[in-house]
Amino acid sequence: MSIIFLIVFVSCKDDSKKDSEINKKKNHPNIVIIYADDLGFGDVSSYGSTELLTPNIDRIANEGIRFTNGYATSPTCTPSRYSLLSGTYPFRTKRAKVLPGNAPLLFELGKQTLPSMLQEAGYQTGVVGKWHLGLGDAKMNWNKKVAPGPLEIGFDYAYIMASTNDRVPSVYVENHKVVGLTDKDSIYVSYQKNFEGEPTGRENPELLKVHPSHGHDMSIHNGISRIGYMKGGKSALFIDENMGDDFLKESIKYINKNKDNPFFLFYALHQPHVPRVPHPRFVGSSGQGPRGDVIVEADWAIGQFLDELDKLGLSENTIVVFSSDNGPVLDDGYKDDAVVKIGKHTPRGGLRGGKYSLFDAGTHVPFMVRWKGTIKPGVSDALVSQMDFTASFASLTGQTNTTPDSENILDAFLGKSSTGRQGLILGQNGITTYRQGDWVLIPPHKGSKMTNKWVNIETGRDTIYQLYNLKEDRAQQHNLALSYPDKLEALKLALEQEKK
Ligand code: NG6
Ligand code: CA
Repeated sequence: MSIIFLIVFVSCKDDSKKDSEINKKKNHPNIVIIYADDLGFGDVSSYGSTELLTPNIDRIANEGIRFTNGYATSPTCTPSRYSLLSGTYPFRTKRAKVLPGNAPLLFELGKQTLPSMLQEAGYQTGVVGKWHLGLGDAKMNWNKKVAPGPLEIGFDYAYIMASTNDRVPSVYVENHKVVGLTDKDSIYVSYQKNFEGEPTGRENPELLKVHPSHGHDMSIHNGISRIGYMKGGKSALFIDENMGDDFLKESIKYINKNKDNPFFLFYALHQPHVPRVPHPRFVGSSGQGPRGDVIVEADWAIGQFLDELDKLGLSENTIVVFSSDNGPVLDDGYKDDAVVKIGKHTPRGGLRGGKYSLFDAGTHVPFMVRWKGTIKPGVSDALVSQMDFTASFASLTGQTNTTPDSENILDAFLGKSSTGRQGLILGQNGITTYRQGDWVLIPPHKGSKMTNKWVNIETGRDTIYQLYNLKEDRAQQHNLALSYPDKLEALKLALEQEKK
């Protein structure tokens, strides 16, 4: 009798242990955010691109929810990344705009971030890829401890490009150290003046394999001149052609190492940001020159990454998000044939503007969330922002969101609700627009209506109020500010209230 009782007791205990394990997995799935750099709404075949195919990104869309109204918070990189990680609108932080490669860390230490919130929830947290959020302090010495950085804002592991691929220093940083740097060859960085005797793109074009169209004419490395000056550190300099493979390898290493814990990985691709330098095996793969080729390369890497999740048996226990930090641009500073080889491809996918623009294509980006076995595949029109990951994943993992602007729209992310945010401010310091429902308000902003002639994108700036209904007019051709005065006033008010 007592033996039977013992057997029943042990098996109940076992079941409840199993149940709690299952619950823990359900509430603590791994989370991976794959984040492209300058990829447009129309650059992905699941968003309608027919000239450029992205079968692996489409895998995420087809096996998850594809959002038709998904937004980065800003039409440039630093502010978008900042709000994704901090749950804070970029306009609240003066420095949240495109940063030079030697800028100090942008985040205020001690405040909750997406990775620190997940750390509290018991996750291992990692970032691999483009950073562009500043590192160290004003007196940073790249040859010593590189801090504060990702490890000080909630990441347990970091393997990052120090800034951008077009800004010096052209190195990776692993945790607190520049990768591959030796005592014998220190690295020096300046954004003021060149180091004596060092060649530049301006003075030595004969040394270049990729030529600048505008800017990008300072220090040369790997036959490409960049923004900013650097000297030394030869053993540490990255090779552009290998960057995609380098980040893929580190991401795969990271998920293998952490496969038994809940993990969070921010996998920040560098493609298709300039300089666009695909690995030789992708040269010519798109028929659209380097811009198309690096998108094909990025798509391939995403496929490899998804295959690895399958191989490790993690796909059903991992949320995979894919999005981009801002809209598309063709000539962003190098003569890489992006304009002449574009053919019929339309990176902005019928939206107006592009990178840098207040018009919709600046921030309206591909946005998809997959959780195999839990999310029912589909398409959602809910208004969703990358800034909302912190509050939403806090809700999923039983944490409290303390960031100022992130909203809990978990049900929209999981496809359980067709409602996301009510309103969303887009832009950065002093240059903001407001989306509410199908409407977009662009307040008057001083400045030119066009970017420079190379970039050649409408900035969206005007001296008058602009009001568009994106449902009726996704290309923003009809300014309704005069015909809908009540709507205009309502959005003006809502924008001011959201700013508080
Ligand atoms: C611009 C650069 C551009 C790109 C951008 C930031 C010039 C002429 N243009 O100033 O090439 O680096 O900054 O892009 O220097 S982002 O995607 O990182 O925001
Ligand atoms: Ca970008």
